[in-house]
Amino acid sequence: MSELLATYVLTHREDEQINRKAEQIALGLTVGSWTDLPQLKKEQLQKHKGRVEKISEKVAPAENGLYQSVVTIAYPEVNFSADLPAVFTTIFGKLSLDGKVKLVDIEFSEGFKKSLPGPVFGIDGIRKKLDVFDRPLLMSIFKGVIGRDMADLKEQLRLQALGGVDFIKDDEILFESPLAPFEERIKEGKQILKETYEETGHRTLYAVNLTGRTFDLKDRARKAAELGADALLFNVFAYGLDVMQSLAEDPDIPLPIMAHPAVSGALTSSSEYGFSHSLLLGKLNRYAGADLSLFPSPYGSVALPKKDALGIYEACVKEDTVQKTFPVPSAGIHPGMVPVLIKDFGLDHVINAGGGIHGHPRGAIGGGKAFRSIIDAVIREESIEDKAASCQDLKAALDLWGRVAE
Ligand code: 1AE
Repeated sequence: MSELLATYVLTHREDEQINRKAEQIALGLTVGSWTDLPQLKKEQLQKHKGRVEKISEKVAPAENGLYQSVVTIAYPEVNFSADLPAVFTTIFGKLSLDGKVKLVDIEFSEGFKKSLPGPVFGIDGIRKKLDVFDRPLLMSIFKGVIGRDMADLKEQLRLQALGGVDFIKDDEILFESPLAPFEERIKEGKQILKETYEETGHRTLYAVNLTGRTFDLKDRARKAAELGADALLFNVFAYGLDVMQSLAEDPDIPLPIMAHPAVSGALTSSSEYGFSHSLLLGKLNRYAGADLSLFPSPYGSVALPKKDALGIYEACVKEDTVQKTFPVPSAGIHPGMVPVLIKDFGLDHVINAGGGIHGHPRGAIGGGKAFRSIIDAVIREESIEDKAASCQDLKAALDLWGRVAE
C-alpha cells in the first residue's frame, strides 16, 4: 500500500505526551474514531488508517521554554485524490489550526509523483533557451514602473538588456494597466529584445507578470504564448500551487514559469506554524512546475536565515524524478555579493537584482555590466581588485555598495 510521509515539528510543553498526540494525528486525519467502531468497520477502515512512522527525541527548549519534537506520520494514498489540494487538506487541513504544528517535509511515493510532473523546462531547458551553460544566469527586475507608460517601460527594458542580463522580469506588483497592457508589454518587449540581440549578439528573455482573476489566467497565458512571450512571472502563493501546476501542465502554454515568493512569508516565517521554507519554496514549487523559484537570499535587504535559503536551494536542485528548478536567491542583491552567492549556490542559480542594477551610478547598463564582469572574474578565479581596475562599471558598483565577505 502506497503511503505519503508528512513530517511535522510540534512545539509543546515538557510534560505533553507526544506519542499520544502523534497517534491522534494519525487517526484523526484518516479514519477518525476508528478504535470505537464495530469489528467489521474496523477491518474495512484498516487500509485507510494513518500510522505514526517516527517520533524524534524532544529537542532543546524553544525560546519560550517550550520543547520541540519531530513527528512523521504515514498517510495511505488511497485516502486522497492525486492533487495537492487533497494532500494539503488531509495532512495539514484541520491540523494547521490545532496548536503549534509546522509541516516541514512531505515524501510522496513514486506512484503519486506521476501526478506531479514538475518543471517542463527546468534548469537544463532554460540554459538551452539562452545557450548559456557555464555560469550563473543574471536577471534584472523592472523597477518604479507603476504609473509609467509603454515608452518608459520600453526604454527600461532596452537599457537592462544592453547591460548583458539573461532575463528581465516584471516587478511582481505590476498588474494589468491601461498605460502598459499585458499584450503590449509582450509584443513591444519582444521587438526591443530583438533589436538589442541584433546590436549585441546577447539574448535576453522577458518574463511577463501573469495576473488577474484565477479563472482568466489560462486564457491570458495562452494569449501570451501566441504572442511569443518568453516566460511567465507568477505570484504563485497569491493563487495556490495547484493553479501553477495547471498552467505548467497545459500544452498550449509552453512557457517557463518563474514562481515569485510574494505572500509566502506569511506561511513560512514562524518556527512553530506553517510550512518550512524548503518545502514550500523548494520541493512543492518544484513538484508543482516552477521552472525558477525566487526566494530571499541570506545577505540582502529581505533576508532568510542561511540554513533556510540553502534548504530551498537544495530542494530545487537535488536529484529527483522531476527536472530541477532554477534557484533564484534575491532581494537587495548587488555586485559585491556575487563571490559569496557563487560560493554558497554554485553555478546553477540565477543572480537577480532590481536596485542593484538600476541604482548603479552609470544606470542600468552599468549595473548589468558590473554584474557580468564580477561573475566572469569569480568563475575564472581572477582577482576582483584587478577586474575592478579594468572595468569602470564594476569599480563604481564596489565603491558604492562594497563587498560582502565570503
Ligand atoms: C524575493 C523577491 C525579490 C524581488 O522580487 C525584487 O523585486 C527584488 O528587488 P531588489 O533587487 O531588492 O531591488
